[in-house]
Amino acid sequence: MDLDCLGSLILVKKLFPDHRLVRSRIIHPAARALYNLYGDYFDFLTPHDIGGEKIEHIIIVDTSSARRVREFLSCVSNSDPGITIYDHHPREDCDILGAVHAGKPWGANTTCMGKLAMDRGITLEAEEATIALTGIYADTGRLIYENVHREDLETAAWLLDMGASLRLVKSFLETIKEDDQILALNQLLLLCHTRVIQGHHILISYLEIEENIPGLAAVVEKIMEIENPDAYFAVFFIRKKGTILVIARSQKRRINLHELLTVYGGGGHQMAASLMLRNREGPRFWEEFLEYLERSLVPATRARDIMTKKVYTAREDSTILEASKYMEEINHTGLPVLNGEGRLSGFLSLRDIMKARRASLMHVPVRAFMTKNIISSGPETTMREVERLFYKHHIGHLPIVEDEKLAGIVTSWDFLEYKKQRKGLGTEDRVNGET
Ligand SMILES: [Mn+2]
Repeated sequence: MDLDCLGSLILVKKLFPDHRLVRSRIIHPAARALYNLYGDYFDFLTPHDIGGEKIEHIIIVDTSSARRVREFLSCVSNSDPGITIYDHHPREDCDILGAVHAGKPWGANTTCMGKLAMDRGITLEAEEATIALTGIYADTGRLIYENVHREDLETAAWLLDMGASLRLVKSFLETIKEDDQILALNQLLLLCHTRVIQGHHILISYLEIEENIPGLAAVVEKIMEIENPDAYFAVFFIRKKGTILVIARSQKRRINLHELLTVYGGGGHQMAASLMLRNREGPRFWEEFLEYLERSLVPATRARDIMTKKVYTAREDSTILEASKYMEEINHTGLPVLNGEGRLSGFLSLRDIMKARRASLMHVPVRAFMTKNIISSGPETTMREVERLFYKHHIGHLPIVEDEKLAGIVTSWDFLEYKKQRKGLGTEDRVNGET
Protein backbone atom coordinates (compact mmCIF):
# COMPACT_ATOMS: atom_id res chain seq x y z
CA MET A 1 0.00 0.00 0.00
CA ASP A 2 1.46 3.30 -1.08
CA LEU A 3 0.00 6.79 -0.73
CA ASP A 4 -2.04 6.53 -3.93
CA CYS A 5 -3.42 3.20 -2.75
CA LEU A 6 -4.47 4.69 0.60
CA GLY A 7 -5.98 7.71 -1.15
CA SER A 8 -7.98 5.36 -3.37
CA LEU A 9 -9.11 3.25 -0.43
CA ILE A 10 -10.40 6.13 1.66
CA LEU A 11 -12.64 7.08 -1.26
CA VAL A 12 -13.70 3.49 -1.93
CA LYS A 13 -15.02 3.46 1.61
CA LYS A 14 -17.23 6.47 0.81
CA LEU A 15 -18.28 5.18 -2.61
CA PHE A 16 -19.11 1.62 -1.55
CA PRO A 17 -20.32 1.71 2.07
CA ASP A 18 -21.44 -1.93 1.83
CA HIS A 19 -17.81 -3.05 1.36
CA ARG A 20 -15.08 -3.30 3.99
CA LEU A 21 -11.45 -2.31 3.52
CA VAL A 22 -8.81 -5.00 3.95
CA ARG A 23 -5.25 -3.92 4.54
CA SER A 24 -2.04 -5.30 3.15
CA ARG A 25 0.81 -6.57 5.26
CA ILE A 26 3.18 -4.49 3.18
CA ILE A 27 3.10 -0.73 3.54
CA HIS A 28 5.32 1.47 1.42
CA PRO A 29 7.77 3.37 3.65
CA ALA A 30 6.50 6.67 2.24
CA ALA A 31 2.95 5.83 3.36
CA ARG A 32 3.71 4.79 6.93
CA ALA A 33 3.39 8.15 8.62
CA LEU A 34 0.01 8.82 7.08
CA TYR A 35 -1.20 5.33 7.82
CA ASN A 36 -0.18 5.51 11.47
CA LEU A 37 -1.96 8.80 12.05
CA TYR A 38 -5.14 8.03 10.12
CA GLY A 39 -5.57 4.32 10.88
CA ASP A 40 -8.99 4.92 12.42
CA TYR A 41 -10.39 6.55 9.31
CA PHE A 42 -9.77 3.41 7.28
CA ASP A 43 -11.12 0.89 9.80
CA PHE A 44 -9.22 -1.93 8.12
CA LEU A 45 -9.84 -5.65 8.38
CA THR A 46 -6.85 -7.94 7.91
CA PRO A 47 -6.75 -10.70 5.28
CA HIS A 48 -6.95 -13.10 8.22
CA ASP A 49 -10.31 -11.58 9.30
CA ILE A 50 -11.99 -12.45 6.02
CA GLY A 51 -10.82 -16.05 6.10
CA GLY A 52 -14.07 -17.80 6.94
CA GLU A 53 -16.43 -15.36 5.25
CA LYS A 54 -18.33 -15.72 2.02
CA ILE A 55 -17.17 -12.83 -0.11
CA GLU A 56 -19.70 -11.49 -2.60
CA HIS A 57 -17.69 -8.85 -4.34
CA ILE A 58 -14.10 -7.62 -4.38
CA ILE A 59 -12.83 -4.21 -5.37
CA ILE A 60 -9.11 -3.95 -6.17
CA VAL A 61 -7.42 -0.55 -6.44
CA ASP A 62 -4.13 0.65 -7.97
CA THR A 63 -2.97 -2.71 -9.31
CA SER A 64 -4.15 -5.39 -11.73
CA SER A 65 -1.47 -7.87 -10.91
CA ALA A 66 -2.50 -11.17 -9.32
CA ARG A 67 0.86 -11.44 -7.60
CA ARG A 68 0.29 -8.17 -5.77
CA VAL A 69 -3.11 -9.17 -4.39
CA ARG A 70 -2.30 -12.79 -3.66
CA GLU A 71 -2.30 -12.20 0.08
CA PHE A 72 -5.98 -11.21 -0.14
CA LEU A 73 -7.25 -13.58 -2.80
CA SER A 74 -5.67 -16.56 -1.08
CA CYS A 75 -7.95 -15.83 1.93
CA VAL A 76 -11.14 -15.90 -0.10
CA SER A 77 -12.74 -19.31 0.36
CA ASN A 78 -15.68 -19.12 -2.05
CA SER A 79 -14.86 -19.42 -5.73
CA ASP A 80 -17.28 -16.99 -7.31
CA PRO A 81 -16.91 -13.44 -6.01
CA GLY A 82 -17.27 -10.69 -8.59
CA ILE A 83 -14.12 -8.59 -9.01
CA THR A 84 -13.97 -4.96 -10.07
CA ILE A 85 -10.60 -3.33 -10.63
CA TYR A 86 -9.91 0.39 -10.46
CA ASP A 87 -6.36 0.72 -11.71
CA HIS A 88 -4.56 3.45 -13.60
CA HIS A 89 -1.76 1.22 -14.91
CA PRO A 90 -1.92 -0.22 -18.44
CA ARG A 91 -4.69 -2.75 -18.70
CA GLU A 92 -2.62 -5.21 -20.76
CA ASP A 93 -0.70 -6.06 -17.60
CA CYS A 94 -3.80 -7.51 -15.94
CA ASP A 95 -3.65 -11.19 -15.07
CA ILE A 96 -6.69 -11.39 -12.78
CA LEU A 97 -9.17 -13.45 -14.75
CA GLY A 98 -12.82 -12.48 -15.01
CA ALA A 99 -12.28 -9.04 -13.47
CA VAL A 100 -14.26 -6.02 -14.63
CA HIS A 101 -12.07 -2.99 -15.35
CA ALA A 102 -13.37 0.40 -14.31
CA GLY A 103 -10.09 2.33 -13.99
CA LYS A 104 -8.86 5.30 -15.96
CA PRO A 105 -5.27 5.98 -17.09
CA TRP A 106 -4.96 9.18 -15.07
CA GLY A 107 -1.92 10.29 -13.10
CA ALA A 108 -3.16 8.93 -9.79
CA ASN A 109 -5.57 6.14 -9.14
CA THR A 110 -7.09 8.27 -6.39
CA THR A 111 -8.24 10.63 -9.14
CA CYS A 112 -10.42 7.92 -10.58
CA MET A 113 -12.17 7.31 -7.26
CA GLY A 114 -12.32 11.06 -6.59
CA LYS A 115 -14.04 11.78 -9.90
CA LEU A 116 -16.69 9.16 -9.09
CA ALA A 117 -17.25 10.67 -5.66
CA MET A 118 -17.37 14.17 -7.09
CA ASP A 119 -19.88 13.18 -9.76
CA ARG A 120 -22.09 11.48 -7.19
CA GLY A 121 -22.12 14.57 -4.99
CA ILE A 122 -20.48 12.81 -2.07
CA THR A 123 -19.04 15.08 0.62
CA LEU A 124 -15.85 14.27 2.50
CA GLU A 125 -14.47 15.07 5.89
CA ALA A 126 -11.38 17.26 5.81
CA GLU A 127 -9.22 14.31 6.94
CA GLU A 128 -10.48 12.11 4.11
CA ALA A 129 -9.81 14.90 1.63
CA THR A 130 -6.26 15.26 2.97
CA ILE A 131 -5.58 11.53 2.59
CA ALA A 132 -6.92 11.53 -0.96
CA LEU A 133 -5.03 14.66 -2.00
CA THR A 134 -1.81 13.16 -0.65
CA GLY A 135 -2.40 10.17 -2.94
CA ILE A 136 -2.79 12.38 -5.99
CA TYR A 137 0.23 14.51 -5.16
CA ALA A 138 2.38 11.44 -4.54
CA ASP A 139 1.69 9.68 -7.85
CA THR A 140 1.84 12.82 -9.97
CA GLY A 141 5.04 14.30 -8.48
CA ARG A 142 2.94 17.12 -7.03
CA LEU A 143 1.00 17.45 -10.28
CA ILE A 144 4.03 17.98 -12.51
CA TYR A 145 4.80 14.53 -13.98
CA GLU A 146 3.88 13.89 -17.55
CA ASN A 147 1.22 11.43 -16.48
CA VAL A 148 -0.96 14.30 -15.21
CA HIS A 149 -4.38 14.67 -16.83
CA ARG A 150 -6.85 17.47 -16.31
CA GLU A 151 -8.91 15.08 -14.15
CA ASP A 152 -6.06 14.98 -11.61
CA LEU A 153 -6.13 18.76 -11.35
CA GLU A 154 -9.94 18.89 -11.17
CA THR A 155 -10.08 16.28 -8.45
CA ALA A 156 -7.31 18.01 -6.52
CA ALA A 157 -9.32 21.24 -6.68
CA TRP A 158 -12.42 19.45 -5.42
CA LEU A 159 -10.44 17.93 -2.52
CA LEU A 160 -9.25 21.40 -1.53
CA ASP A 161 -12.90 22.47 -1.47
CA MET A 162 -13.59 19.52 0.83
CA GLY A 163 -11.07 20.91 3.29
CA ALA A 164 -7.85 19.05 2.47
CA SER A 165 -4.88 20.53 4.30
CA LEU A 166 -1.94 21.26 2.01
CA ARG A 167 0.24 21.69 5.05
CA LEU A 168 -0.44 18.08 6.06
CA VAL A 169 -0.16 16.83 2.49
CA LYS A 170 3.27 18.42 2.28
CA SER A 171 4.43 16.80 5.49
CA PHE A 172 3.26 13.35 4.32
CA LEU A 173 5.14 13.79 1.06
CA GLU A 174 8.41 14.41 2.85
CA THR A 175 10.09 11.15 1.93
CA ILE A 176 13.36 11.49 3.80
CA LYS A 177 12.67 11.24 7.49
CA GLU A 178 14.73 8.41 8.97
CA ASP A 179 18.27 8.85 10.27
CA ASP A 180 19.43 5.98 8.05
CA GLN A 181 18.13 7.78 5.00
CA ILE A 182 19.82 11.04 5.95
CA LEU A 183 23.10 9.24 6.53
CA ALA A 184 22.83 7.50 3.16
CA LEU A 185 21.98 10.82 1.51
CA ASN A 186 25.11 12.44 2.91
CA GLN A 187 27.31 9.50 1.96
CA LEU A 188 25.95 9.36 -1.56
CA LEU A 189 26.35 13.09 -2.09
CA LEU A 190 30.04 12.72 -1.29
CA LEU A 191 30.51 9.55 -3.33
CA CYS A 192 28.53 10.15 -6.46
CA HIS A 193 30.24 11.45 -9.55
CA THR A 194 29.35 12.23 -13.11
CA ARG A 195 30.65 10.33 -16.06
CA VAL A 196 29.92 11.40 -19.61
CA ILE A 197 28.83 8.28 -21.47
CA GLN A 198 27.77 8.56 -25.11
CA GLY A 199 27.16 12.27 -24.51
CA HIS A 200 24.89 11.70 -21.50
CA HIS A 201 25.72 13.04 -18.07
CA ILE A 202 25.43 9.91 -16.00
CA LEU A 203 25.65 10.11 -12.24
CA ILE A 204 26.99 6.96 -10.60
CA SER A 205 27.68 5.82 -7.07
CA TYR A 206 28.71 2.65 -5.30
CA LEU A 207 28.00 2.25 -1.62
CA GLU A 208 28.36 -0.74 0.69
CA ILE A 209 25.81 -0.90 3.50
CA GLU A 210 25.30 -3.44 6.28
CA GLU A 211 21.58 -3.91 5.83
CA ASN A 212 18.90 -2.74 3.47
CA ILE A 213 17.67 0.79 4.26
CA PRO A 214 13.95 1.33 3.77
CA GLY A 215 13.24 4.35 1.60
CA LEU A 216 16.52 4.30 -0.35
CA ALA A 217 14.64 5.10 -3.56
CA ALA A 218 13.53 8.38 -2.02
CA VAL A 219 17.17 9.17 -1.23
CA VAL A 220 18.19 8.45 -4.81
CA GLU A 221 15.42 10.73 -6.06
CA LYS A 222 16.56 13.50 -3.74
CA ILE A 223 20.08 13.26 -5.18
CA MET A 224 18.63 13.32 -8.67
CA GLU A 225 16.94 16.58 -7.75
CA ILE A 226 20.14 18.10 -6.38
CA GLU A 227 22.59 16.94 -9.05
CA ASN A 228 20.23 17.01 -12.04
CA PRO A 229 22.05 14.41 -14.18
CA ASP A 230 20.51 12.81 -17.26
CA ALA A 231 20.35 9.57 -15.31
CA TYR A 232 21.53 8.24 -11.98
CA PHE A 233 22.59 4.67 -11.27
CA ALA A 234 23.01 4.07 -7.55
CA VAL A 235 24.61 0.70 -6.85
CA PHE A 236 24.43 -0.68 -3.30
CA PHE A 237 26.11 -3.75 -1.93
CA ILE A 238 24.22 -5.07 1.09
CA ARG A 239 26.95 -6.91 3.01
CA LYS A 240 24.81 -8.99 5.36
CA LYS A 241 22.97 -10.66 2.51
CA GLY A 242 25.62 -10.44 -0.20
CA THR A 243 23.04 -8.69 -2.33
CA ILE A 244 23.40 -6.07 -5.02
CA LEU A 245 20.72 -3.41 -5.26
CA VAL A 246 20.63 -0.97 -8.17
CA ILE A 247 18.24 1.95 -8.08
CA ALA A 248 18.12 3.94 -11.30
CA ARG A 249 16.36 7.12 -12.36
CA SER A 250 16.43 8.81 -15.74
CA GLN A 251 15.23 12.12 -17.15
CA LYS A 252 15.73 11.20 -20.78
CA ARG A 253 13.63 8.93 -22.90
CA ARG A 254 16.82 7.83 -24.65
CA ILE A 255 18.00 6.23 -21.46
CA ASN A 256 15.41 3.49 -21.07
CA LEU A 257 16.08 2.05 -17.63
CA HIS A 258 13.57 -0.74 -17.89
CA GLU A 259 15.34 -2.05 -20.98
CA LEU A 260 18.78 -1.58 -19.47
CA LEU A 261 18.06 -3.39 -16.22
CA THR A 262 15.95 -6.17 -17.72
CA VAL A 263 19.18 -7.65 -19.04
CA TYR A 264 20.17 -8.33 -15.42
CA GLY A 265 16.69 -9.50 -14.41
CA GLY A 266 15.51 -6.18 -12.98
CA GLY A 267 13.12 -3.66 -14.47
CA GLY A 268 10.36 -1.19 -13.73
CA HIS A 269 9.49 1.78 -15.86
CA GLN A 270 11.32 3.63 -18.59
CA MET A 271 12.38 6.44 -16.26
CA ALA A 272 12.54 4.54 -12.96
CA ALA A 273 13.79 1.02 -12.46
CA SER A 274 15.61 -1.18 -10.01
CA LEU A 275 17.49 -4.42 -9.81
CA MET A 276 18.25 -6.93 -7.06
CA LEU A 277 20.92 -9.61 -7.45
CA ARG A 278 21.83 -12.22 -4.88
CA ASN A 279 25.19 -13.83 -4.20
CA ARG A 280 27.34 -11.32 -5.95
CA GLU A 281 30.57 -9.65 -5.08
CA GLY A 282 30.05 -5.92 -4.81
CA PRO A 283 33.22 -4.44 -6.31
CA ARG A 284 33.30 -6.90 -9.18
CA PHE A 285 29.68 -6.20 -10.12
CA TRP A 286 30.32 -2.45 -9.95
CA GLU A 287 33.16 -2.70 -12.45
CA GLU A 288 31.20 -4.96 -14.75
CA PHE A 289 28.12 -2.75 -14.53
CA LEU A 290 30.04 0.39 -15.55
CA GLU A 291 31.41 -1.41 -18.59
CA TYR A 292 27.90 -2.55 -19.40
CA LEU A 293 26.64 1.06 -19.30
CA GLU A 294 29.47 2.24 -21.57
CA ARG A 295 28.49 -0.43 -24.09
CA SER A 296 24.73 -0.16 -23.86
CA LEU A 297 23.65 3.47 -23.65
CA VAL A 298 22.12 4.86 -26.83
CA PRO A 299 24.11 7.96 -27.93
CA ALA A 300 22.73 11.28 -26.74
CA THR A 301 21.06 13.76 -29.02
CA ARG A 302 23.59 16.21 -30.47
CA ALA A 303 23.32 19.62 -32.07
CA ARG A 304 23.44 17.97 -35.51
CA ASP A 305 20.25 16.03 -34.72
CA ILE A 306 18.13 19.06 -33.93
CA MET A 307 19.75 21.91 -35.88
CA THR A 308 17.98 23.62 -38.75
CA LYS A 309 20.05 22.72 -41.77
CA LYS A 310 18.60 25.21 -44.20
CA VAL A 311 20.17 28.35 -42.79
CA TYR A 312 19.30 31.80 -44.03
CA THR A 313 22.43 33.95 -44.04
CA ALA A 314 23.53 37.49 -44.82
CA ARG A 315 26.70 38.52 -46.64
CA GLU A 316 29.24 40.75 -44.99
CA ASP A 317 29.23 43.20 -47.84
CA SER A 318 25.46 43.58 -48.27
CA THR A 319 23.99 46.71 -46.76
CA ILE A 320 22.21 46.71 -43.45
CA LEU A 321 19.07 47.81 -45.30
CA GLU A 322 19.17 44.79 -47.60
CA ALA A 323 19.78 42.44 -44.69
CA SER A 324 16.98 44.00 -42.68
CA LYS A 325 14.49 43.66 -45.56
CA TYR A 326 15.54 40.07 -46.02
CA MET A 327 15.09 39.34 -42.34
CA GLU A 328 11.61 40.80 -42.43
CA GLU A 329 10.78 38.74 -45.50
CA ILE A 330 11.81 35.44 -43.93
CA ASN A 331 10.51 36.50 -40.50
CA HIS A 332 13.76 35.90 -38.61
CA THR A 333 15.22 37.85 -35.74
CA GLY A 334 18.87 37.16 -36.51
CA LEU A 335 21.13 35.97 -39.31
CA PRO A 336 24.58 34.40 -39.40
CA VAL A 337 26.86 36.45 -41.61
CA LEU A 338 29.26 34.88 -44.12
CA ASN A 339 32.43 36.43 -45.52
CA GLY A 340 33.65 36.27 -49.10
CA GLU A 341 34.94 32.72 -48.64
CA GLY A 342 31.62 31.54 -47.31
CA ARG A 343 32.90 31.26 -43.75
CA LEU A 344 30.98 32.35 -40.72
CA SER A 345 32.27 35.79 -39.71
CA GLY A 346 29.53 37.33 -37.59
CA PHE A 347 25.92 37.47 -36.54
CA LEU A 348 23.43 40.18 -37.34
CA SER A 349 20.53 40.59 -34.94
CA LEU A 350 17.56 42.95 -34.85
CA ARG A 351 19.36 44.80 -32.11
CA ASP A 352 22.33 45.51 -34.43
CA ILE A 353 19.95 46.77 -37.11
CA MET A 354 18.26 49.08 -34.61
CA LYS A 355 21.64 50.56 -33.78
CA ALA A 356 22.35 51.22 -37.45
CA ARG A 357 18.90 52.73 -37.91
CA ARG A 358 19.33 55.06 -34.97
CA ALA A 359 22.66 56.20 -36.40
CA SER A 360 21.05 56.57 -39.84
CA LEU A 361 23.64 54.21 -41.29
CA MET A 362 21.39 51.73 -43.06
CA HIS A 363 23.52 51.85 -46.19
CA VAL A 364 26.78 50.73 -44.62
CA PRO A 365 27.87 47.11 -45.04
CA VAL A 366 26.61 44.49 -42.60
CA ARG A 367 30.19 43.99 -41.45
CA ALA A 368 30.10 47.41 -39.71
CA PHE A 369 27.29 46.52 -37.28
CA MET A 370 27.32 42.75 -37.00
CA THR A 371 28.48 41.10 -33.82
CA LYS A 372 31.93 39.70 -34.55
CA ASN A 373 32.53 37.80 -31.37
CA ILE A 374 30.04 35.14 -32.17
CA ILE A 375 29.33 32.10 -30.13
CA SER A 376 29.23 29.04 -32.34
CA SER A 377 29.67 25.38 -31.75
CA GLY A 378 30.30 22.06 -33.44
CA PRO A 379 27.78 19.44 -34.60
CA GLU A 380 28.68 17.10 -31.73
CA THR A 381 27.62 19.59 -29.06
CA THR A 382 25.35 18.00 -26.48
CA MET A 383 21.95 19.41 -25.53
CA ARG A 384 23.22 20.27 -22.10
CA GLU A 385 26.02 22.35 -23.64
CA VAL A 386 23.59 24.03 -26.06
CA GLU A 387 21.40 25.03 -23.14
CA ARG A 388 24.42 26.30 -21.22
CA LEU A 389 25.62 28.40 -24.16
CA PHE A 390 22.15 29.93 -24.64
CA TYR A 391 21.99 30.79 -20.98
CA LYS A 392 25.54 31.98 -20.47
CA HIS A 393 25.67 34.27 -23.50
CA HIS A 394 22.02 35.32 -23.56
CA ILE A 395 21.60 34.06 -27.10
CA GLY A 396 18.78 32.35 -28.91
CA HIS A 397 20.71 31.24 -32.01
CA LEU A 398 23.69 28.95 -32.04
CA PRO A 399 25.42 28.59 -35.44
CA ILE A 400 26.88 25.12 -35.92
CA VAL A 401 30.19 25.05 -37.76
CA GLU A 402 31.74 21.98 -39.31
CA ASP A 403 35.01 22.02 -41.29
CA GLU A 404 34.96 25.80 -41.05
CA LYS A 405 31.65 25.90 -42.92
CA LEU A 406 28.27 26.82 -41.49
CA ALA A 407 26.44 23.49 -41.25
CA GLY A 408 23.29 24.63 -39.52
CA ILE A 409 21.84 26.62 -36.70
CA VAL A 410 20.21 25.65 -33.44
CA THR A 411 17.61 28.18 -32.37
CA SER A 412 15.83 28.38 -29.04
CA TRP A 413 12.77 27.12 -30.91
CA ASP A 414 14.67 24.00 -32.07
CA PHE A 415 15.81 23.45 -28.52
CA LEU A 416 12.34 23.79 -27.00
CA GLU A 417 10.87 21.43 -29.57
CA TYR A 418 13.52 18.90 -28.62
CA LYS A 419 12.66 19.30 -24.94
CA LYS A 420 8.96 18.88 -25.64
CA GLN A 421 9.49 15.53 -27.30
CA ARG A 422 10.03 14.13 -23.86
CA LYS A 423 6.32 14.66 -23.46
CA GLY A 424 3.60 12.16 -24.15
CA LEU A 425 4.70 9.51 -21.67
CA GLY A 426 1.96 7.14 -20.62
CA THR A 427 1.38 6.04 -17.04
CA GLU A 428 3.77 3.15 -17.62
CA ASP A 429 6.56 5.65 -18.06
CA ARG A 430 6.05 7.62 -14.92
CA VAL A 431 9.19 9.20 -13.72
CA ASN A 432 9.19 8.15 -10.14
CA GLY A 433 5.74 7.09 -9.09
CA GLU A 434 6.14 3.62 -7.75
CA THR A 435 8.79 1.04 -8.31
MN1 LIG B 1 -0.82 4.55 -8.25
